[in-house]
Amino acid sequence: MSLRLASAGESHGPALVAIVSGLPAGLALDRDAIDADLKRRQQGYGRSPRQQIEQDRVEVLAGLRHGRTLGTPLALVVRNVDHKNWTWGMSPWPPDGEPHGKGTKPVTLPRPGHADLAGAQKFGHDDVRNALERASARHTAVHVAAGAVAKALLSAIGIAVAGSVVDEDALRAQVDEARTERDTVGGIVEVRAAGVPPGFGSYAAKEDRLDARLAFALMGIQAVKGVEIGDGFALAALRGSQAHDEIGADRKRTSNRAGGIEAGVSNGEEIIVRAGMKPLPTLMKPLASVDLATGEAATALVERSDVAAVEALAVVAEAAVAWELAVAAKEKFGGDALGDFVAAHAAYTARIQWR
Ligand code: EPS
Repeated sequence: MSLRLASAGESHGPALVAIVSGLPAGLALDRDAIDADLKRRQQGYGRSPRQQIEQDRVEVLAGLRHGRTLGTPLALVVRNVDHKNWTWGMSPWPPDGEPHGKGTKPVTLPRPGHADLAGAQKFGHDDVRNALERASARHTAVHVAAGAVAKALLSAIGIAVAGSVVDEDALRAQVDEARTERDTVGGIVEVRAAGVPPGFGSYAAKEDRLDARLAFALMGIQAVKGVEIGDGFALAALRGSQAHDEIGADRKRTSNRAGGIEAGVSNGEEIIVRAGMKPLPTLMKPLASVDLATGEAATALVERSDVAAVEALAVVAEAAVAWELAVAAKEKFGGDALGDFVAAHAAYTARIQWR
């Protein structure tokens, strides 16, 4: 069974949900560890007042008994506490009574850089809210919960994944400046995975390539506009003799410019990937737009916004990379029971004499 993830949930709807299937039975999950990742995602510098409303915590509705996976689909839920302010506006069913709270008036002023205009056009929505709710990065919360599960699986075979902001001090200074000017900023995050043996992914078909899969996983996160593996774009400026990582007699490398992946296959070095995030598109000093109700020129919707979510992206990207590596690990080692998965990893790493 391959590892699969499906998610659903709107930003101000009742909850975010994820179903993780294909996990081996017998994997111990730690609720505190999952909640700690949810908290890390909420904490970054420059987040909006929304983060004081939310207290993200995981609930498990299925697939777990006494803290261990059953080998059946695992159902994860993260509630939106803010939904209490949107019960009429975001009611899944036709709402009762007079409109009250938030989200009662249609949004008709699309924000450049958000899904608003294309989403309304594509799905035929009159109210842009019907597009922006799912496009919102809010639902990364439940992907972080799924990523924490993936990290638990990976740790059973000695793999650790960690995300961080590239140049955090500079980012914080930029956030302070942008906040004063009522603007937003983006930034770059890096994810490293240690302990990945050679042989995850494959060159056999392009959808099997581990670098392609990690790029997909990162590019699928809201606001990510660029991804690089290892030295990435900088490699394009080098000669071949400078760009590649020489192989020692012990089969290890003396450098890691490839970021742990060659030809779409992990090579046993640390996996290093980076993602570049654009500045958030909800602006207090809005850009030019159109009022979809009147067809007249207008300025975009102004709403509460984060100044930056780059530190959150580091956590979300860590979860996305962990998820993709867990899929690749499960593909390589199989196993309906955790012990089978671990034993297959041990037999393989013994065969290739890795570490
Ligand atoms: C988001 C807009 C903001 C962010 C939100 C993502 O939400 P709101 O419109 O409620 O102020 O805070 O992110 C989160 C709520 C979160 O938990 O990450 C957007 O439009 O993408």
